[in-house]
Amino acid sequence: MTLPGCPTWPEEFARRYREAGYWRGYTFGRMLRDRAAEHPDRVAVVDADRRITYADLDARADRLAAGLRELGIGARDRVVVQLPNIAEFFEVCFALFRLGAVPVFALPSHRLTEVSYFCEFSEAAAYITVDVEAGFDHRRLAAEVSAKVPGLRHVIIAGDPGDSGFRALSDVDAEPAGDAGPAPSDVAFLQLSGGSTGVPKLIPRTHDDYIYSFRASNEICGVTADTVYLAALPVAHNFPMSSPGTFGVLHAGGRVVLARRPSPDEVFPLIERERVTLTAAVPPLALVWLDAAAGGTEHDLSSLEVLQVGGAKCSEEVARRVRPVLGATLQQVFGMAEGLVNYTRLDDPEEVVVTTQGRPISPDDEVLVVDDEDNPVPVGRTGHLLTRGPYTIRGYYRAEEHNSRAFTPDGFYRTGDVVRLTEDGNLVVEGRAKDQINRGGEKIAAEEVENHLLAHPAVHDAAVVSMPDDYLGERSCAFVVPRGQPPKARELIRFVRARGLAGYKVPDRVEFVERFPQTGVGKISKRELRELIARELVPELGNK
Ligand code: OOB
Repeated sequence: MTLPGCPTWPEEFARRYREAGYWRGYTFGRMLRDRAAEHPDRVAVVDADRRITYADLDARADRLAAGLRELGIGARDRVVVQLPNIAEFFEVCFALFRLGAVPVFALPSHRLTEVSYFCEFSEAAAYITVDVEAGFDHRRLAAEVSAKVPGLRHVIIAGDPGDSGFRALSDVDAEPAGDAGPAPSDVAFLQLSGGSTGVPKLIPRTHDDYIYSFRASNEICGVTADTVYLAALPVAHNFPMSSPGTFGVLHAGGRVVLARRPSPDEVFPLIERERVTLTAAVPPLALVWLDAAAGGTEHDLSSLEVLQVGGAKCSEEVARRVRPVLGATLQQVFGMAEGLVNYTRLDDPEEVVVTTQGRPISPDDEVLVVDDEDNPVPVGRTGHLLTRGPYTIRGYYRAEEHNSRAFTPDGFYRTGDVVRLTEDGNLVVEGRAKDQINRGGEKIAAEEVENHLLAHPAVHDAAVVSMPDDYLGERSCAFVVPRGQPPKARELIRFVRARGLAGYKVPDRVEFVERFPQTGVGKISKRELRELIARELVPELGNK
């Protein structure tokens, strides 16, 4: 029995995807077991402190699963997992996968508002987090979360629980009992959506569909047991997790190297020491690496064969610098946690690699480019991207009403991306119709931030829009209609931050206006607000 509240594929599609050999009835638990049997002594995961072999990871996942079972955590129980790039992330994931418990992946930058929402909404049995990350004490956050969410039965800390009173992850340990484990068609975890609504949506991914997506990605990206993959982006994000990411590399029996911070002074020595062959970056990070490498580095980066760039549009200028500066092949990746992932292929001509965002993984990824009335537009014309396929969800977790808008009646996901198809079948991302800001790959749902601004007594109305930024691509600007005397921009920014929101969602800039420009039907014209900020305000300094 799968998790209630998770829409699934109609039987005729499920049958087709099985018959085509995409869904092979495999689970994460078996995947690790098989790799550990094939090459127990190969190193699976390297982090700052440890080198863990496949056999070690397999054994630890079993013992941790048994320890969690003793705490009363079992099949279909949701567990919010907020871990940085440390080896424990994989121990926890595989332990939960083996139990059939369902991780809900939070990012390390999430704070009280997001984490308590994930716990409450998913009715989580447990919250697993870290002691301290990037100078932030997650044990204090955990105390606030557990006070706010009475239903949360366990809080478990990777590292040192200090005097928090919470359990240490290392103490969760018991003799394995040989669990039956989940079915391949079961939901393996809930991934986070970038979102465009007031609260983030959760994305149910099954063992069958997710394993297919990274197994097929491995083929496209040339991943084998010899691959050494560096995870510099947060491991819980879909891109470094499955495109082909850490899970793809573990599926192939390769090695995953974890960088705790993505800066060149941490990443370059790791590339040299571990002979990293593949890594992934969002465009601003790729730019930082390129600048650092172009300025001359003492580190030998020659092992790097492929640099993947995705999560936000990579400018042609950045794309063209990858080979000359790093000596690596660029691969553009245009994907989404809901499913569909597009890659430029490693043997594509340079022009395709630098000017397009590639094409889908699967022959059964159905991609439609449509106008505002859902009618297909001719090849080469810009339109809305709709998609359906063997690893694209049919609906969000517990979101029936939203699902009726986010999916067409015949099951296509409305990506909210505005794209065009080239003659040779590649996609070019031209823009976005969804009400979201893509801040260097980090997605901000405008409505979510607007709701926080509206909670301030001096805010009458708020509209959050993107503003162009040379480095991040976009930053966020909050336009505010004040109620009476406008507060200081700084005071509003502090107010939003104090509500316990991830830092990247806090507006980069606040502008006060008397009223909002309106569209013909009386809605706020965000297009005009974006034009206003691009025209008049960007050259000035931000006020964050
Ligand atoms: C990845 O996943 P999400 O769920 O954080 O964000 C998805 C959205 C897309 O709908 C699109 O708006 C944007 O991020 N996006 C890109 C892009 N890659 C993602 N926009 C332009 N160019 C690109 N290359 O971001 C994600 C998931 C798996 C693999 C790669 C990225």
